[in-house]
Amino acid sequence: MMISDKCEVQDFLEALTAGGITDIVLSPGSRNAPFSISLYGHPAFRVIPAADERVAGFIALGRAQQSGKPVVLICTSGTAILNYGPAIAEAYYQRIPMIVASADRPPQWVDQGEGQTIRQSGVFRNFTRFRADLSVSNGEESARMHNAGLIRSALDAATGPSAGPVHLNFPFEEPLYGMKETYPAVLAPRTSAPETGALPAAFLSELATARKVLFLCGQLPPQAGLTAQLADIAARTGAAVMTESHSNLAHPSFITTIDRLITGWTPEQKEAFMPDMLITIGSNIISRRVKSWLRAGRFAHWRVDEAGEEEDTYRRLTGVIRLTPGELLSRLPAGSVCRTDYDSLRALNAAIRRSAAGLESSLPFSDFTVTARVMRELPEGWDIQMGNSSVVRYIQLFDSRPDVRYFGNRGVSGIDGVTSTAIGAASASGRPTLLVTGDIAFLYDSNAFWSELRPANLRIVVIHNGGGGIFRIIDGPSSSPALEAYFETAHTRSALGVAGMYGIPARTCDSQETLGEALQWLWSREELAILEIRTPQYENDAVLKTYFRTLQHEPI
Ligand SMILES: Cc1ncc(C[n+]2csc(CCOP(=O)(O)OP(=O)(O)O)c2C)c(N)n1
Repeated sequence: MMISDKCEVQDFLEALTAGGITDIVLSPGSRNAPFSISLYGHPAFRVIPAADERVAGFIALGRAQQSGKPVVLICTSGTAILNYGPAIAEAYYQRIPMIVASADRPPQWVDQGEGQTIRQSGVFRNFTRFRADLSVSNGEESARMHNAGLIRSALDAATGPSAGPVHLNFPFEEPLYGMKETYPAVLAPRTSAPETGALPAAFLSELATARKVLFLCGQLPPQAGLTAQLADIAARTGAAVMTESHSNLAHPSFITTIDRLITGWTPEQKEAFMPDMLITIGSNIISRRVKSWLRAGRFAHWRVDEAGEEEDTYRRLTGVIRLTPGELLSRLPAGSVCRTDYDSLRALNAAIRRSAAGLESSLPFSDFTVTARVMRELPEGWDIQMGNSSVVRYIQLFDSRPDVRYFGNRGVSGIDGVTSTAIGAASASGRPTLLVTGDIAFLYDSNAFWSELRPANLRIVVIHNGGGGIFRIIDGPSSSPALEAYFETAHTRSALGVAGMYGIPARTCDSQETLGEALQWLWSREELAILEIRTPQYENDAVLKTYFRTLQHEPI
């Protein structure tokens, strides 16, 4: 088969094939031509072209989120690579594997007045698990072996317990378009065994004596069996389990609506419910309130993290257990776990759930009621991609649905690639998927539709509240005279304009009465479609405040 005469391209592509990596998102340019000409018609890869590298980065992120396998990003030299930045940072903090292969000029031409040339070397050093500059080997064997070793190290670093993005910078000399028959492989194949850890004795003895054990779960990919394991531990021990929507752990005995439960707690309740042992699983907790509550407490905090990273969110880290959550739960010896007492917390949660259900239907049309209805009427078994900003916070106010898989860019919570991620994810999973996003995030990432991907299984709800509605519901900005101009960036543009540009079916709706029919329209489409729901910009925050205030005053 014919391939670029730059042997690093072949060595890279062969390493990908050996690692079972097939997905490549490629952006156009000439310095990366050795990749483009090698990949065109290559039977081993699914290549998605995307002109906008920021979009490419998030499409790759969405696809890797769904497949669990690294997705490759290939771009030309210059500013192209900088546009991967947001997706790379997000992938780093969510531990999503990605492999960036950037083309570059040879190092002697950097900073020498060459066009489209910047200092690419290690440009993502803060957000990559591995980074290296290959050298120009011109096929010389020792240089080629060194390059192949760097490629192998990069692929190793992208996967495993500390999965994440890696960056390989490929300097290419001209001419760039030469092709030749494939070379013999340079490195022999290799396999390695994964490491695992054991349960620390201190953890077991604390567990045996603790009175209130709280499992707090952050962002986790959906994993079969973990919900049942946790529910079983909770039932046997009385431990409380708090989860978030993106934990993908929904069970009637879990507290899946942390903010709804703890907003408005008195100092006595905060004290009474404080755990003496906190076990955390997953990262990127959405609820600010739970973080500030726990930061005021004193307890042993054990974090369960296969990669062993010492993330000390509550400033109390006792230790890290280097196991997957499933391994930890299956190794807990039944006899050594004491009966802990969180019955009153569970009872309070159940009471608040009942009063919230009555209250929801009495509130006026707003971001809150729209989210309630979308989450209630979302058909069985869909995936949901949660936009950042207030969207993800509103979704957290409703009990997590066990039939729904929840995803979101919560690694660093950027609004810049929400739609591209959803497109990438839906195109990779093939599952019916709903993206719920805000109007600003939607407009920000409108280039998302500018690739060949148009997943027919994706529907989009844009909650259009006239700008960044989040800034009306958080304390500082909402009392500033700059609220509308500098925080909310209020506007009158419509998602329908973007839909029209790309020929995507779209509708708008602005009342409780028309919402039901509009949602039916959305679910029943058989192609990518957008529903823009216009909510009252100046009333949303008041509705949310009424909700919380009324909940607190309900007799429970
Ligand atoms: C790349 C990026 N820039 C800025 C922000 C800060 N930010 C957070 S939310 C938000 C407004 C989002 O508005 P919208 O998408 O309409 O959602 P809403 O607030 O109405 O829920 C901004 C600008 C961010 N998270 N990411």
